[in-house]
Amino acid sequence: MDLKERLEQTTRERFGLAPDRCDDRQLYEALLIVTRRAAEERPAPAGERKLYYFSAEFLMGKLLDNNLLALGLRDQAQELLASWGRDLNAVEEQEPEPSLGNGGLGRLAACFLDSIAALGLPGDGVGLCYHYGLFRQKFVDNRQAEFPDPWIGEESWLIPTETVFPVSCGGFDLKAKLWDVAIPGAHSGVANRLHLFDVEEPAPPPEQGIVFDKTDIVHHLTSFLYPDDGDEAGRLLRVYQQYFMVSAGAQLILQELKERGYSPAELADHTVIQINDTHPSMVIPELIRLLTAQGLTMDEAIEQVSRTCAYTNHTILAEALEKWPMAFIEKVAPQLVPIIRELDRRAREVCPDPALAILDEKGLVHMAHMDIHYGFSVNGVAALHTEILKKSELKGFYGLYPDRFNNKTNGVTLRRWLEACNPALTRLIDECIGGGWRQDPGRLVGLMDFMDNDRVLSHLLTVKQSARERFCRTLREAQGIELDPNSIFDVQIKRLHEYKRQQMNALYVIQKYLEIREGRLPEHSVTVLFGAKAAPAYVMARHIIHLILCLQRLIENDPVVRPWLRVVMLENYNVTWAEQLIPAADISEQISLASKEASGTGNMKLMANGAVTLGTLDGANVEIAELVGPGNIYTFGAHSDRVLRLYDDRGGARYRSLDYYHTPRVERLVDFLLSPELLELGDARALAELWRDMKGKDWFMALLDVEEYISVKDLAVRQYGDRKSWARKMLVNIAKSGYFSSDRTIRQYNQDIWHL
Ligand code: 26V
Repeated sequence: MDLKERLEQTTRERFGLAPDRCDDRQLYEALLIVTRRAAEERPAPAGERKLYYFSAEFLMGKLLDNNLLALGLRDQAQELLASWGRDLNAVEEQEPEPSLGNGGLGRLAACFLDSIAALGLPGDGVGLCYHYGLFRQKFVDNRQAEFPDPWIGEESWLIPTETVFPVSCGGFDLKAKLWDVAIPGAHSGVANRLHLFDVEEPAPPPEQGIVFDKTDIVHHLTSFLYPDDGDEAGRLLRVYQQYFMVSAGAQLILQELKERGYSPAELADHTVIQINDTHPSMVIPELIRLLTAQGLTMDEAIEQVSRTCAYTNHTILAEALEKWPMAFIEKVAPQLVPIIRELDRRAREVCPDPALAILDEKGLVHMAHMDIHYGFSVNGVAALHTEILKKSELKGFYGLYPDRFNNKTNGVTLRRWLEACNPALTRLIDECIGGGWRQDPGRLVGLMDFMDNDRVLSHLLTVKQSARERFCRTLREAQGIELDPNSIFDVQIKRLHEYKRQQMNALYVIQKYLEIREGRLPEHSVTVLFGAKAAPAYVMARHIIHLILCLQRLIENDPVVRPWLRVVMLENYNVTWAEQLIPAADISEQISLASKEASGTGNMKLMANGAVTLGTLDGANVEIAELVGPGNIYTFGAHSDRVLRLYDDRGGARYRSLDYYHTPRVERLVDFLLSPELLELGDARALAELWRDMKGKDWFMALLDVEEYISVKDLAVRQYGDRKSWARKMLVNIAKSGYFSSDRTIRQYNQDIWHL
């Protein structure tokens, strides 16, 4: 394809200008149009079986750079723009980031689509076309405020289609209109699709923040991802969203099955559905319903669907395991009620234990239970997580169906999370080991041969230094904050949740603040960077953001502490921020309470960019620790088996936060929340509520681990001073990150589950 010709033609047609006369906005639009068409024109991968990856979230990030790279056009585009005196990066900044996801689960889905296409496998995504995303985060008075985050302009990555499916919701009918995003595979010459369903007449953005009429299903169904479920209308809206997504998706599957020349009775031979957490679980009864409507018996339909569906679990947090009242389903999709009752009846025949039933005595439908009884595969997302599922959370199911359980340790696409976001490091890697790691990321271990190469080690430090400097420039422009690029960049970027323990990191900040005020200076200046959104209804998470912002302000105003310690919370943390910050990170904070973080994927991205992990033995951190060895990671904290015992009511060993609060050092840190200097900046009620919770409840045991956390972090800061030895740690981390390529993960899914 002649990129130059196509761009010239596009800018002339749309703006009546030659490309070199266009502004960045116009150039972006022209590149978008040309790239979108090039992706769209690619053939779909061939195959007898096709995967549909169902997910409520696809956190795609900006797509221009990624797609240029996948289409093999990136260098050409860069040169072309340069010849017009323009900068591709500046043009790429024009792209709005779609916020169609919340965190790791949604970003994993995006990495998977990238790898599926790169491996040339036939697999499409199925989700919803949210217009205003999760929300755009702003900080007002040291608090999070939420606003709509629109991303669909006149031109976007969405490709319109003619496809519309009817979706019948108790009492009224909806139409699901299909939009596609083309997903070109790197080096594979093919493209898959992300299918996003939308309502016919989507509502304009709400006038006040993210508050809208949650009963106006017809217009608002696709407004926001995870609308506030604080009231019944909100919870019902989530069920409407889920049913709308799976009903349209199931119809699409059956339509394509027919087009491919197969009968409904052959569904399982030619289709596999991966259910990403429980949000899409209603696809099981919906497909059964549609198959029986096409003439299959109930037995046949259940058999086909059970051989088609596979379920991935992404969390053991009880509050995140979905259970919907049957009364909600009666209201949203009454046609599913008899089917779910029948599925429950049959499951009870196989296993009479009420704990494993689909429908419980309170009338709640346990979505995960339905997935496990009527799917052929159940997987966790890291080795430890899968073991915990088998041994504790899903123990009964594991006893019943041991062969269904399998582990698929998460991965990330190194095309976005190394090649695209860190060109300087990529060049250094290429110089050392050549480019073969792109095809086979395992070859990154070749970097181990350079452990004693002083030139490479010092080059690595320079690359990191430049990345920190670059990040400082970006932050200055975005938030007007000036940072010291020679400081240690200590980075915690993830959803805000008590189990992830951002509050424990805040206690570290308090400890350092107090020490510096007392004249005890650290060995090196530290900059603690946070990026996180809190679910709007999650009060404690909002309080933690408030605490961090107050600490940020406190230190900002303190000329004594400022040179040694800084705290920054990035506003509206998203994929784009992550791409800028990860290359600059020195320490990767992965400090969840052991057993609670199913895997983590930020840990993998940070490692691949030469950050050293400071973490608990949780999720994929366990596998990182095994790969890099004890000298190249800082671990601390209670182990998962102990934590699980501390939650156990029997034996009197239950965790009591007060026991840990009443030690001199810890008490002082927690009580700082109520100190005059903090109360002067913050909201007394919020700080007091957080203080009371930390002291008297501390459900995720920050006080259990905080002392060891602080001393291990001190050790890391000290050892950072030995630059050569730190550079070695960085190199080992990069070298061992190949295992965490999502290409590896997808090969395993394909080998063990999908058989495409
Ligand atoms: C979601 C929500 C959303 C509303 C607020 C409360 C809440 C609590 C938990 C969740 C978890 C949803 C599932 C999820 O995102 N799991 C993440 O999946 C990643 C990909 O497998 C994994 O790396 C993370 O460890 C896991 O937390």
